[in-house]
Amino acid sequence: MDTSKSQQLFSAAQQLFPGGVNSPVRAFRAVGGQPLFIDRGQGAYLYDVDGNRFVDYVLSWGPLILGHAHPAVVAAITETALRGTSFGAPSELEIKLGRLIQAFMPNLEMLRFVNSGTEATMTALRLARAYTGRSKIVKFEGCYHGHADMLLVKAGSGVATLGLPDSPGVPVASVADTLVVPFNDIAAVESLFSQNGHEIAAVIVEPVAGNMGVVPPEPGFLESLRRLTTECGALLIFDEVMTGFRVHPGGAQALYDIHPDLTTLGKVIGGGLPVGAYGGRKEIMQMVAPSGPMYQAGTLSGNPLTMAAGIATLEELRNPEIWNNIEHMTTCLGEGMRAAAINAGVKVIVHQVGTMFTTFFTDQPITNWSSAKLAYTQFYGEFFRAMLLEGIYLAPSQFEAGFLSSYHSEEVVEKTIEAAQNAFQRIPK
Ligand code: HOZ
Repeated sequence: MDTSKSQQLFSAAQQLFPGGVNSPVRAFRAVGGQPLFIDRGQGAYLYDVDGNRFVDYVLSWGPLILGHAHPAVVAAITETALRGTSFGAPSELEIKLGRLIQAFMPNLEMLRFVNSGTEATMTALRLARAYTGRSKIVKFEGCYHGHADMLLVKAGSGVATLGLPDSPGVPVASVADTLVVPFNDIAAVESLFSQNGHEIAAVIVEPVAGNMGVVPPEPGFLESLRRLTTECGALLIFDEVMTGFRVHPGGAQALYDIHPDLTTLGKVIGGGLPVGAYGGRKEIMQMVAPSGPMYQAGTLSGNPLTMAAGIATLEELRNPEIWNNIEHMTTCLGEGMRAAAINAGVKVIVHQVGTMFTTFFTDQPITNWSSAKLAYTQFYGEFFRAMLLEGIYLAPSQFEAGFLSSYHSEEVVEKTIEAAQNAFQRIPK
Protein backbone atom coordinates (compact mmCIF):
# COMPACT_ATOMS: atom_id res chain seq x y z
CA MET A 1 0.00 0.00 0.00
CA ASP A 2 1.42 3.36 -1.01
CA THR A 3 1.25 5.82 1.89
CA SER A 4 3.96 8.23 0.72
CA LYS A 5 1.77 11.36 0.83
CA SER A 6 0.52 10.51 4.33
CA GLN A 7 4.12 10.05 5.41
CA GLN A 8 5.13 13.44 4.00
CA LEU A 9 2.20 15.13 5.72
CA PHE A 10 2.98 13.37 9.00
CA SER A 11 6.55 14.72 8.87
CA ALA A 12 5.20 18.24 8.41
CA ALA A 13 2.57 17.76 11.13
CA GLN A 14 5.19 16.61 13.62
CA GLN A 15 6.87 20.02 13.37
CA LEU A 16 3.60 21.71 14.23
CA PHE A 17 1.61 19.48 16.57
CA PRO A 18 2.76 17.37 19.55
CA GLY A 19 3.17 13.86 18.16
CA GLY A 20 1.95 15.18 14.80
CA VAL A 21 -1.70 15.05 15.84
CA ASN A 22 -4.41 17.04 17.54
CA SER A 23 -5.61 14.16 19.74
CA PRO A 24 -3.36 11.31 20.87
CA VAL A 25 -4.93 7.97 19.89
CA ARG A 26 -5.05 8.75 16.17
CA ALA A 27 -1.23 8.91 16.12
CA PHE A 28 -1.19 5.05 15.89
CA ARG A 29 1.42 4.81 18.68
CA ALA A 30 -0.36 1.87 20.29
CA VAL A 31 -0.60 -0.16 17.07
CA GLY A 32 2.57 0.78 15.23
CA GLY A 33 2.95 2.44 11.85
CA GLN A 34 2.10 6.01 10.97
CA PRO A 35 -1.29 7.69 10.85
CA LEU A 36 -3.07 8.01 7.53
CA PHE A 37 -4.04 11.50 6.44
CA ILE A 38 -7.62 11.50 5.27
CA ASP A 39 -8.74 13.24 2.13
CA ARG A 40 -12.47 12.51 2.31
CA GLY A 41 -15.17 10.22 3.62
CA GLN A 42 -18.19 8.87 1.80
CA GLY A 43 -20.76 6.52 3.32
CA ALA A 44 -18.93 3.64 5.00
CA TYR A 45 -15.60 4.57 3.41
CA LEU A 46 -12.59 6.74 4.18
CA TYR A 47 -10.19 7.77 1.40
CA ASP A 48 -6.65 8.75 2.34
CA VAL A 49 -4.47 11.29 0.53
CA ASP A 50 -2.70 8.47 -1.38
CA GLY A 51 -6.01 7.31 -2.84
CA ASN A 52 -6.38 4.20 -0.63
CA ARG A 53 -9.94 3.32 0.38
CA PHE A 54 -10.91 1.84 3.76
CA VAL A 55 -14.12 0.65 5.37
CA ASP A 56 -14.30 2.94 8.38
CA TYR A 57 -15.17 1.48 11.80
CA VAL A 58 -13.98 4.56 13.71
CA LEU A 59 -16.53 6.98 12.19
CA SER A 60 -14.92 9.98 13.86
CA TRP A 61 -14.98 8.01 17.16
CA GLY A 62 -18.71 7.41 17.00
CA PRO A 63 -20.64 10.50 15.84
CA LEU A 64 -21.17 9.42 12.22
CA ILE A 65 -24.03 6.98 12.76
CA LEU A 66 -25.31 7.93 9.27
CA GLY A 67 -21.87 7.47 7.71
CA HIS A 68 -19.68 10.06 6.01
CA ALA A 69 -21.22 12.95 4.10
CA HIS A 70 -24.81 11.75 4.46
CA PRO A 71 -26.84 13.86 1.98
CA ALA A 72 -29.35 15.06 4.63
CA VAL A 73 -26.57 16.18 6.97
CA VAL A 74 -24.55 17.86 4.21
CA ALA A 75 -27.66 19.69 2.96
CA ALA A 76 -28.55 20.87 6.47
CA ILE A 77 -25.05 22.21 7.11
CA THR A 78 -24.84 23.86 3.68
CA GLU A 79 -28.23 25.54 3.89
CA THR A 80 -27.55 26.75 7.42
CA ALA A 81 -24.09 28.09 6.57
CA LEU A 82 -25.58 30.30 3.87
CA ARG A 83 -27.52 32.06 6.65
CA GLY A 84 -24.48 32.60 8.88
CA THR A 85 -22.15 30.36 10.85
CA SER A 86 -22.54 31.64 14.41
CA PHE A 87 -24.70 34.22 16.16
CA GLY A 88 -23.80 34.10 19.85
CA ALA A 89 -27.53 34.55 20.34
CA PRO A 90 -30.39 32.05 20.57
CA SER A 91 -31.79 30.41 17.43
CA GLU A 92 -34.79 28.18 16.82
CA LEU A 93 -32.45 25.36 15.79
CA GLU A 94 -31.46 24.89 19.45
CA ILE A 95 -35.09 24.30 20.42
CA LYS A 96 -35.57 21.84 17.55
CA LEU A 97 -32.53 19.76 18.50
CA GLY A 98 -33.34 19.99 22.22
CA ARG A 99 -36.86 18.66 21.59
CA LEU A 100 -35.60 15.89 19.35
CA ILE A 101 -33.14 14.75 22.03
CA GLN A 102 -35.92 14.84 24.61
CA ALA A 103 -38.12 12.67 22.40
CA PHE A 104 -35.43 9.96 22.53
CA MET A 105 -34.37 10.63 26.14
CA PRO A 106 -37.23 11.94 28.26
CA ASN A 107 -35.01 11.95 31.38
CA LEU A 108 -33.52 15.20 30.03
CA GLU A 109 -36.29 17.46 31.29
CA MET A 110 -33.98 20.43 30.61
CA LEU A 111 -30.61 20.53 28.90
CA ARG A 112 -27.82 22.82 27.81
CA PHE A 113 -25.61 22.56 24.74
CA VAL A 114 -21.83 22.90 25.04
CA ASN A 115 -19.02 22.20 22.59
CA SER A 116 -17.48 18.89 23.68
CA GLY A 117 -18.01 15.86 25.86
CA THR A 118 -15.26 17.10 28.19
CA GLU A 119 -17.22 20.31 28.80
CA ALA A 120 -20.41 18.33 29.36
CA THR A 121 -18.99 16.01 32.04
CA MET A 122 -16.96 18.75 33.73
CA THR A 123 -20.07 20.91 34.04
CA ALA A 124 -22.40 18.09 35.07
CA LEU A 125 -20.08 17.42 38.01
CA ARG A 126 -19.91 21.09 38.94
CA LEU A 127 -23.69 21.10 38.87
CA ALA A 128 -23.91 17.98 41.04
CA ARG A 129 -21.59 19.60 43.57
CA ALA A 130 -23.59 22.82 43.49
CA TYR A 131 -26.90 21.00 43.91
CA THR A 132 -25.83 18.67 46.74
CA GLY A 133 -23.39 21.03 48.48
CA ARG A 134 -20.95 18.08 48.62
CA SER A 135 -17.45 17.70 47.13
CA LYS A 136 -16.62 14.06 46.50
CA ILE A 137 -17.26 12.33 43.20
CA VAL A 138 -17.03 8.66 42.28
CA LYS A 139 -15.71 7.40 38.96
CA PHE A 140 -14.73 3.96 37.68
CA GLU A 141 -11.32 2.65 36.59
CA GLY A 142 -11.03 2.57 32.80
CA CYS A 143 -14.00 4.89 32.27
CA TYR A 144 -13.10 8.08 30.42
CA HIS A 145 -15.07 11.28 30.85
CA GLY A 146 -12.90 13.76 28.96
CA HIS A 147 -9.77 15.49 30.12
CA ALA A 148 -10.86 17.78 32.97
CA ASP A 149 -8.29 17.62 35.81
CA MET A 150 -10.58 15.96 38.36
CA LEU A 151 -11.38 13.14 35.93
CA LEU A 152 -7.87 12.24 34.76
CA VAL A 153 -7.51 9.44 37.28
CA LYS A 154 -7.23 5.84 36.08
CA ALA A 155 -8.98 7.00 32.93
CA GLY A 156 -9.60 5.00 29.76
CA SER A 157 -9.26 6.03 26.09
CA GLY A 158 -5.95 7.72 25.20
CA VAL A 159 -4.76 7.62 28.82
CA ALA A 160 -5.19 3.84 28.87
CA THR A 161 -3.90 3.48 25.31
CA LEU A 162 -0.64 5.23 26.17
CA GLY A 163 -0.36 3.46 29.54
CA LEU A 164 -0.47 6.69 31.55
CA PRO A 165 -1.88 6.07 35.05
CA ASP A 166 -2.70 9.78 35.34
CA SER A 167 -1.29 13.04 33.99
CA PRO A 168 1.43 15.39 35.17
CA GLY A 169 0.02 18.90 35.48
CA VAL A 170 -3.03 17.72 37.38
CA PRO A 171 -2.68 19.23 40.88
CA VAL A 172 -3.09 16.73 43.72
CA ALA A 173 -5.81 18.98 45.11
CA SER A 174 -7.85 18.63 41.90
CA VAL A 175 -8.19 14.88 42.31
CA ALA A 176 -8.34 14.76 46.12
CA ASP A 177 -12.12 14.43 45.98
CA THR A 178 -12.21 11.91 43.14
CA LEU A 179 -12.86 8.40 44.47
CA VAL A 180 -12.11 5.59 42.04
CA VAL A 181 -13.51 2.06 42.12
CA PRO A 182 -13.48 -0.87 39.69
CA PHE A 183 -16.25 -0.95 37.06
CA ASN A 184 -18.90 -3.60 37.76
CA ASP A 185 -17.77 -3.94 41.40
CA ILE A 186 -20.84 -3.08 43.40
CA ALA A 187 -19.31 -4.28 46.69
CA ALA A 188 -16.56 -1.65 46.28
CA VAL A 189 -19.16 1.06 45.63
CA GLU A 190 -21.18 -0.06 48.66
CA SER A 191 -18.12 0.12 50.87
CA LEU A 192 -17.27 3.60 49.53
CA PHE A 193 -20.80 4.77 50.26
CA SER A 194 -20.79 3.28 53.75
CA GLN A 195 -17.63 5.28 54.56
CA ASN A 196 -18.23 8.52 52.61
CA GLY A 197 -21.90 8.43 51.60
CA HIS A 198 -22.83 11.80 53.11
CA GLU A 199 -19.91 13.52 51.31
CA ILE A 200 -20.52 12.12 47.82
CA ALA A 201 -22.04 14.57 45.34
CA ALA A 202 -22.27 12.20 42.39
CA VAL A 203 -21.36 8.92 40.78
CA ILE A 204 -20.40 9.35 37.13
CA VAL A 205 -20.34 6.27 34.92
CA GLU A 206 -20.21 5.24 31.28
CA PRO A 207 -23.21 2.90 31.63
CA VAL A 208 -21.66 0.72 28.94
CA ALA A 209 -17.94 1.39 29.14
CA GLY A 210 -16.56 2.27 25.72
CA ASN A 211 -13.19 3.75 26.54
CA MET A 212 -11.51 0.55 27.77
CA GLY A 213 -12.97 -1.15 24.75
CA VAL A 214 -16.66 -2.02 25.02
CA VAL A 215 -17.42 -3.51 28.44
CA PRO A 216 -21.10 -3.96 29.33
CA PRO A 217 -22.47 -3.52 32.84
CA GLU A 218 -23.13 -6.76 34.70
CA PRO A 219 -26.76 -7.43 35.62
CA GLY A 220 -27.69 -5.35 38.65
CA PHE A 221 -24.66 -3.01 38.52
CA LEU A 222 -26.45 0.08 37.21
CA GLU A 223 -29.53 -0.69 39.32
CA SER A 224 -27.31 -0.79 42.44
CA LEU A 225 -25.73 2.55 41.51
CA ARG A 226 -29.21 4.03 41.18
CA ARG A 227 -30.27 2.63 44.57
CA LEU A 228 -27.11 3.65 46.47
CA THR A 229 -27.04 7.20 45.11
CA THR A 230 -30.73 7.71 45.89
CA GLU A 231 -30.31 6.35 49.43
CA CYS A 232 -27.38 8.69 50.11
CA GLY A 233 -28.71 11.82 48.42
CA ALA A 234 -26.00 11.73 45.74
CA LEU A 235 -26.70 12.23 42.02
CA LEU A 236 -26.28 9.54 39.38
CA ILE A 237 -24.70 10.85 36.18
CA PHE A 238 -24.78 8.70 33.06
CA ASP A 239 -22.02 9.76 30.71
CA GLU A 240 -23.69 8.86 27.42
CA VAL A 241 -21.34 10.87 25.21
CA MET A 242 -20.43 7.59 23.52
CA THR A 243 -23.43 5.36 24.28
CA GLY A 244 -26.16 7.92 23.48
CA PHE A 245 -28.03 6.78 20.33
CA ARG A 246 -25.43 4.01 20.01
CA VAL A 247 -26.39 1.20 22.41
CA HIS A 248 -30.10 1.98 21.92
CA PRO A 249 -31.82 4.95 20.26
CA GLY A 250 -32.61 6.18 23.80
CA GLY A 251 -29.11 5.43 25.10
CA ALA A 252 -28.13 3.06 27.89
CA GLN A 253 -30.78 4.62 30.13
CA ALA A 254 -33.46 3.25 27.79
CA LEU A 255 -31.69 -0.06 27.21
CA TYR A 256 -31.43 -0.81 30.95
CA ASP A 257 -34.44 1.28 32.04
CA ILE A 258 -32.54 3.34 34.62
CA HIS A 259 -33.34 7.00 35.26
CA PRO A 260 -30.15 8.97 35.94
CA ASP A 261 -30.40 12.42 37.54
CA LEU A 262 -28.10 13.93 34.92
CA THR A 263 -26.92 12.76 31.50
CA THR A 264 -24.03 13.95 29.39
CA LEU A 265 -24.13 13.71 25.60
CA GLY A 266 -21.89 14.49 22.63
CA LYS A 267 -20.85 12.78 19.39
CA VAL A 268 -24.07 11.65 17.57
CA ILE A 269 -26.12 14.72 18.59
CA GLY A 270 -23.73 16.95 16.60
CA GLY A 271 -23.89 14.89 13.40
CA GLY A 272 -20.08 15.07 13.10
CA LEU A 273 -19.62 18.67 14.23
CA PRO A 274 -18.16 19.56 17.66
CA VAL A 275 -20.82 19.30 20.38
CA GLY A 276 -21.67 18.31 23.92
CA ALA A 277 -24.74 18.61 26.13
CA TYR A 278 -25.73 18.00 29.71
CA GLY A 279 -29.24 17.72 31.04
CA GLY A 280 -31.56 16.00 33.45
CA ARG A 281 -34.03 16.72 36.19
CA LYS A 282 -35.56 20.19 35.93
CA GLU A 283 -35.01 21.17 39.56
CA ILE A 284 -31.28 20.42 39.18
CA MET A 285 -30.91 22.10 35.78
CA GLN A 286 -32.58 25.25 37.09
CA MET A 287 -29.45 25.83 39.16
CA VAL A 288 -27.57 26.67 35.94
CA ALA A 289 -26.93 30.39 35.23
CA PRO A 290 -28.75 32.60 34.44
CA SER A 291 -31.67 30.64 35.89
CA GLY A 292 -29.60 29.80 38.98
CA PRO A 293 -26.17 30.48 40.49
CA MET A 294 -24.02 27.70 38.95
CA TYR A 295 -21.98 29.31 36.22
CA GLN A 296 -21.21 27.85 32.82
CA ALA A 297 -21.00 29.59 29.44
CA GLY A 298 -19.74 29.18 25.87
CA THR A 299 -19.32 31.56 22.93
CA LEU A 300 -20.10 28.88 20.33
CA SER A 301 -22.61 26.88 22.37
CA GLY A 302 -25.72 26.03 20.35
CA ASN A 303 -23.80 26.75 17.16
CA PRO A 304 -26.28 26.76 14.24
CA LEU A 305 -24.22 24.48 11.99
CA THR A 306 -23.89 21.91 14.76
CA MET A 307 -27.57 22.15 15.63
CA ALA A 308 -28.53 21.67 11.97
CA ALA A 309 -26.27 18.63 11.57
CA GLY A 310 -27.63 17.17 14.81
CA ILE A 311 -31.25 17.75 13.77
CA ALA A 312 -30.68 16.10 10.38
CA THR A 313 -29.05 13.10 12.08
CA LEU A 314 -31.70 12.58 14.75
CA GLU A 315 -34.54 13.11 12.23
CA GLU A 316 -33.17 10.13 10.26
CA LEU A 317 -32.90 8.05 13.43
CA ARG A 318 -36.60 8.58 14.12
CA ASN A 319 -37.14 5.84 11.56
CA PRO A 320 -36.54 2.79 13.79
CA GLU A 321 -35.63 0.61 10.79
CA ILE A 322 -32.45 2.60 10.28
CA TRP A 323 -31.14 2.07 13.80
CA ASN A 324 -32.32 -1.56 13.98
CA ASN A 325 -30.49 -2.34 10.77
CA ILE A 326 -27.23 -0.81 12.04
CA GLU A 327 -27.55 -2.91 15.18
CA HIS A 328 -28.30 -6.02 13.10
CA MET A 329 -25.20 -5.45 10.96
CA THR A 330 -23.11 -4.97 14.13
CA THR A 331 -24.39 -8.32 15.43
CA CYS A 332 -23.51 -9.97 12.08
CA LEU A 333 -20.03 -8.45 12.23
CA GLY A 334 -19.49 -9.67 15.80
CA GLU A 335 -20.64 -13.20 14.94
CA GLY A 336 -18.52 -13.26 11.79
CA MET A 337 -15.41 -12.05 13.65
CA ARG A 338 -15.89 -14.69 16.37
CA ALA A 339 -16.24 -17.45 13.77
CA ALA A 340 -13.22 -16.18 11.82
CA ALA A 341 -11.09 -16.15 14.99
CA ILE A 342 -12.15 -19.71 15.90
CA ASN A 343 -11.29 -20.92 12.36
CA ALA A 344 -7.89 -19.31 12.64
CA GLY A 345 -7.30 -20.69 16.15
CA VAL A 346 -6.93 -17.19 17.63
CA LYS A 347 -8.19 -16.42 21.13
CA VAL A 348 -10.58 -13.53 20.78
CA ILE A 349 -13.57 -12.16 22.65
CA VAL A 350 -15.88 -9.82 20.75
CA HIS A 351 -18.06 -7.54 22.88
CA GLN A 352 -21.02 -5.88 21.20
CA VAL A 353 -23.72 -3.64 22.59
CA GLY A 354 -26.06 -2.06 20.05
CA THR A 355 -23.96 -0.46 17.31
CA MET A 356 -20.64 -0.58 19.21
CA PHE A 357 -18.10 -3.41 19.41
CA THR A 358 -14.56 -4.31 20.48
CA THR A 359 -12.42 -7.31 19.56
CA PHE A 360 -10.26 -8.22 22.58
CA PHE A 361 -7.29 -10.53 22.11
CA THR A 362 -7.83 -12.83 25.09
CA ASP A 363 -9.98 -15.77 26.09
CA GLN A 364 -10.54 -14.51 29.62
CA PRO A 365 -13.75 -12.67 30.52
CA ILE A 366 -13.47 -8.90 30.50
CA THR A 367 -15.61 -7.10 33.05
CA ASN A 368 -13.48 -4.15 34.15
CA TRP A 369 -10.18 -2.35 33.55
CA SER A 370 -8.06 -4.95 35.42
CA SER A 371 -9.25 -7.65 33.04
CA ALA A 372 -9.33 -5.42 29.91
CA LYS A 373 -5.70 -4.42 30.32
CA LEU A 374 -4.64 -8.08 30.24
CA ALA A 375 -5.82 -8.35 26.62
CA TYR A 376 -2.83 -8.90 24.36
CA THR A 377 -2.32 -5.46 22.84
CA GLN A 378 0.56 -6.62 20.67
CA PHE A 379 -1.78 -9.00 18.83
CA TYR A 380 -4.31 -6.19 18.50
CA GLY A 381 -1.58 -4.09 16.84
CA GLU A 382 -0.76 -6.94 14.42
CA PHE A 383 -4.46 -7.37 13.64
CA PHE A 384 -4.98 -3.62 13.18
CA ARG A 385 -2.11 -3.38 10.67
CA ALA A 386 -3.20 -6.50 8.80
CA MET A 387 -6.78 -5.18 8.56
CA LEU A 388 -5.49 -1.87 7.25
CA LEU A 389 -3.72 -3.73 4.43
CA GLU A 390 -7.04 -5.48 3.74
CA GLY A 391 -8.75 -2.06 3.44
CA ILE A 392 -10.38 -1.95 6.88
CA TYR A 393 -9.81 0.97 9.27
CA LEU A 394 -10.30 -0.09 12.92
CA ALA A 395 -9.72 1.96 16.07
CA PRO A 396 -5.94 2.34 16.48
CA SER A 397 -6.11 1.06 20.07
CA GLN A 398 -7.32 -2.05 21.86
CA PHE A 399 -9.01 0.23 24.39
CA GLU A 400 -11.49 2.00 22.14
CA ALA A 401 -14.84 1.05 20.63
CA GLY A 402 -15.64 0.33 16.99
CA PHE A 403 -18.80 1.75 15.41
CA LEU A 404 -21.05 1.02 12.43
CA SER A 405 -23.20 3.37 10.36
CA SER A 406 -26.27 3.10 8.17
CA TYR A 407 -23.91 2.62 5.20
CA HIS A 408 -22.33 -0.54 6.67
CA SER A 409 -24.30 -2.89 4.44
CA GLU A 410 -24.29 -6.68 4.35
CA GLU A 411 -21.74 -6.53 1.54
CA VAL A 412 -19.44 -4.21 3.51
CA VAL A 413 -19.68 -6.38 6.63
CA GLU A 414 -19.05 -9.60 4.66
CA LYS A 415 -15.95 -8.01 3.12
CA THR A 416 -14.80 -7.09 6.65
CA ILE A 417 -15.28 -10.65 7.92
CA GLU A 418 -13.30 -12.02 4.96
CA ALA A 419 -10.56 -9.51 5.74
CA ALA A 420 -10.59 -10.59 9.39
CA GLN A 421 -10.20 -14.24 8.31
CA ASN A 422 -7.00 -13.27 6.50
CA ALA A 423 -5.78 -10.92 9.24
CA PHE A 424 -6.24 -13.52 12.01
CA GLN A 425 -3.88 -15.83 10.07
CA ARG A 426 -1.10 -13.36 10.83
CA ILE A 427 -1.55 -13.60 14.61
CA PRO A 428 1.02 -15.93 16.19
CA LYS A 429 -0.64 -19.03 17.76
N1 HOZ B 1 -11.52 10.46 22.94
C1 HOZ B 1 -11.28 9.87 21.67
C2 HOZ B 1 -11.69 8.44 21.64
N2 HOZ B 1 -12.39 7.92 22.75
C3 HOZ B 1 -9.84 10.02 21.28
C4 HOZ B 1 -9.64 10.25 19.85
C5 HOZ B 1 -8.19 10.51 19.44
O1 HOZ B 1 -7.31 10.64 20.31
O2 HOZ B 1 -7.96 10.62 18.27
